[in-house]
Amino acid sequence: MTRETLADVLDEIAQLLELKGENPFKIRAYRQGAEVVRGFDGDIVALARNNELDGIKGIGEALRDKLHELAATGTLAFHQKLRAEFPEGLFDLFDVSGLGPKKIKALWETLAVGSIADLKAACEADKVAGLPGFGAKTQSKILEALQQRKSFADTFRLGTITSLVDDILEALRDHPAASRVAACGSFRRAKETVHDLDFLVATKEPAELCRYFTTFPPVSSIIACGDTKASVRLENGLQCDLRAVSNAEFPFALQYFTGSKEHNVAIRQRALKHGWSLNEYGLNPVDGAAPAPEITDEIEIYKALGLRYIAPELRENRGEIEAAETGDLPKLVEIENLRGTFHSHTTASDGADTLEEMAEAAQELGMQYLGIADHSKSSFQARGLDEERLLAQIESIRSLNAAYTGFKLFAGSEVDILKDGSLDFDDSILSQLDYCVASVHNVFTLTEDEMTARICRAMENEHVTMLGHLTGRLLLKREGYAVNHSRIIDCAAETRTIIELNCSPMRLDMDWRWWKRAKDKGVLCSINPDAHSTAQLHYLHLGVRLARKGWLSRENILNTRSLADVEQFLKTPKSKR
Ligand code: DGT
Ligand code: CA
Ligand code: CA
Ligand code: ZN
Repeated sequence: MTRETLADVLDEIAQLLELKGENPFKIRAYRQGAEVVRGFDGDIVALARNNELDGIKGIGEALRDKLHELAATGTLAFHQKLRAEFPEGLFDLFDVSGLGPKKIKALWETLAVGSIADLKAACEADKVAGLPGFGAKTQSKILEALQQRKSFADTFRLGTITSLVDDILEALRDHPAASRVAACGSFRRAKETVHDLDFLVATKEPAELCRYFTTFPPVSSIIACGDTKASVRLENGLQCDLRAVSNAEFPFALQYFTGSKEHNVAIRQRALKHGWSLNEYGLNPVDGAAPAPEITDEIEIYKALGLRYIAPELRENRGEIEAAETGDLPKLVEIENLRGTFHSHTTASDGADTLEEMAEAAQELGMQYLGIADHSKSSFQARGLDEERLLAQIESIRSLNAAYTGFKLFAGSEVDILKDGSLDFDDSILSQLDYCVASVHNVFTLTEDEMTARICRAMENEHVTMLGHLTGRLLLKREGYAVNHSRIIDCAAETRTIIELNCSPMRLDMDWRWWKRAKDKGVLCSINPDAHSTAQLHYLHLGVRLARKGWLSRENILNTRSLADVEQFLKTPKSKR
């Protein structure tokens, strides 16, 4: 039993209850419970197993008992019973972009659509368009989404597998014959999505470690198990490979299996120029060249090749090797550098926790400030605030602030950018805020030129501090809308508008590939969790990894600054920032 399984079961119960049309409060309690489990600071699985969950906020009695049953026995009768009411394949429909519980319920009840295959057949037979609330456009969008889903079938989001990786590393470390362990591959490089996980262990008993690896709880099937490598598939479909090597080989294997392939090819060529051949086992002289220096860790491989250490996040062969040679690698931002953050939601719009609870959680994390940014009125499905409610929230924030010492809430709004690039609130309202995030939440189908102009117009507003989730993408679910990144970056530089790095695991938007360009143009980044609950403030860890992947240093990021500096910054007119 892993933390991820506990949380997934709660989420699935919420989905099942939605399908049944149950009470929204009950549904929310399960969703919230899943969040608490994911973000809990401690061994929640052990606590659940020992029935020690009392007093944890967000976990009531009913949830406590269910988590206990699940952790102690591996299954939950309540869950099994709910599940049995629907066909297995129905759950896959939740992964189809544009389909929510209401639509899925309608498809199931009227057309008996109980799987992806059923859905495809029903669309192709033109049966879906006629359902109330669907229409021909929805039907063709569903077909499109099904096509996309196929290409995402063996891919996973970085943010949703992190705790799984931690659990596997810990289990490996637990083996007495394991001396060093690591997760390599795209995971270590902080790619936003990964295809499989690559684990590495240094040991004197490689065959035993391979066998041990195949016995881990989340393993559902063994693909291969040999003397030095093993491959398994987990319950969630993710493939995990293990290599067991000697302690002497470990640094070379770590470097090799971290990749990227492109980085490795360039590094190997560099080694050849020194007369050495580099592979996953060592660095060896060819044709009578002088031997390479002794190497005990990864840093020394780079040093032997005349390079500064290259952080795994940068190993994409996008200029990092040249920079490592000339000493121009940036000092990358670290989680400890963050002093606060912006863009979080509360129960006033679609968040799960109140203003006070969000503030308290931020203080517990050691933050000096938290920016609130609930939705604006056009985002009615997210219960966006109108002028009156926003002004009332500003009041609440001011009075809370009066009681804090060394901490401040910034009153903001995630204001919708309307179709023509104007904003959902007038300047007279926006000017009363401490800051403002402007985001696109509807009309995604404009041309690239139109969308770019729309966003640029919003950035030209004096009150727009930062641009939210630049492309609107939802990883593995929905492509971003068409937008010209370089023109947005230029416009951000001209208007002194910050671009957000939205660190929701679904988004990670703006994409890491654009940050170096933005930074070179002098555009500031803000690492924002887009938190819809206190637990989601932890998304900042993921955001920092992606910021590093985008070559960002502390100086490039607004929320590494102290409270006093940020207050000063926000008071200064945009043109002088
Ligand atoms: P993915 O697709 O998300 O699993 O991405 P990676 O980078 O984890 O790729 P994977 O699992 O196929 O291989 C892990 C690393 O092993 C890769 O980043 C570099 C190294 N590697 C694999 N195949 C080759 C190869 O043919 N040549 C070189 N130089 N390195 C390789
Ligand atoms: Ca991999
Ligand atoms: Ca692999
Ligand atoms: Zn948003």
